[in-house]
Amino acid sequence: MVILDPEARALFAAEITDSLQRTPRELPSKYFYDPLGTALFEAICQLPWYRITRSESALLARHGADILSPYRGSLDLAELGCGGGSKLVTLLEYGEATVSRVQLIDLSRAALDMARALVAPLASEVVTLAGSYEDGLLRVPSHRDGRPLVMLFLGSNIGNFDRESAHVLLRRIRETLVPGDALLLGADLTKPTRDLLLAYDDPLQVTAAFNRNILRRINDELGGTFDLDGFVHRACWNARERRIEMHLVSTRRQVARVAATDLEILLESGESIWTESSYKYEPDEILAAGAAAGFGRGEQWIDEAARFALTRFAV
Ligand code: AVI
Repeated sequence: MVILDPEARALFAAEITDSLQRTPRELPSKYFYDPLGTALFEAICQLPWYRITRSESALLARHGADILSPYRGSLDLAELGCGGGSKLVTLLEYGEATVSRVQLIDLSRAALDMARALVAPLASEVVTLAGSYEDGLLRVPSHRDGRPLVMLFLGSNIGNFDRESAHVLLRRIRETLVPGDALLLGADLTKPTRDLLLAYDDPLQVTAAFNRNILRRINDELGGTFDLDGFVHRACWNARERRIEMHLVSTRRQVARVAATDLEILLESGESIWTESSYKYEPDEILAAGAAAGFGRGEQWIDEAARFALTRFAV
């Protein structure tokens, strides 16, 4: 169980209460990542059917030197949503660059501690910023000393934003950077529906556990009464929006309460709570999204087999 500070707990309670009362009902996917959710996500990354993490790490290892080649002297790196820091370490190991300061941004303090320990031997200085992407973007400029900065936004985290919100976030990243900097963006690409469904509804049911864990978290932290056996995991491909949607579908007519906000909801049999969207991109669309957000030229490294792209945007 995580002990959230009172402000974070109040926000968690307010956001889930608001989203559970929408039509259709929703839960924000950012709340998947308590310690158990983070461990389940790490297990997902090991699944043979979920290729994003392995594909991205392989691209970083194979092309790291190329990716950082414009930065001959020393540079700084910052990673939004660094998690345990393993991808950053791959880039540091293969990047053939002198990295001075690394700024690590993540909601989870446990993840930041892990990332700091991994990155510290490979950089002169490590700064950790615990908070949302927006908190991190506000604080990054005050930790700069005039060296070029490459900002990393990896793991297809961009895919968990709808296309309009992704545009707003890319713009915010662009506003934080200055000429001579760059953004390295990792984004998952469209691929056969069968492969997508296996990635988000795996035969070992790890993704199902990851999805249902959000209800367990609400029960433990906010006094929820969700019956975990009363919901099944469903992943579907929304071809029009080009996104995988994850849902928790109620298997019967049932009432759930959340004590923290005195919420009571009645779920019909078959009614779903939409918990996550993972938008998939075409390579050209990523280049266009960068240009629309005000970035300069984009260069791409693509794993055609796994259908995953790394794109470096110049500022
Ligand atoms: C973190 N994020 C990019 C993952 C994704 O692929 O959307 C989260 C995830 N959801 C289910 N499996 C993995």
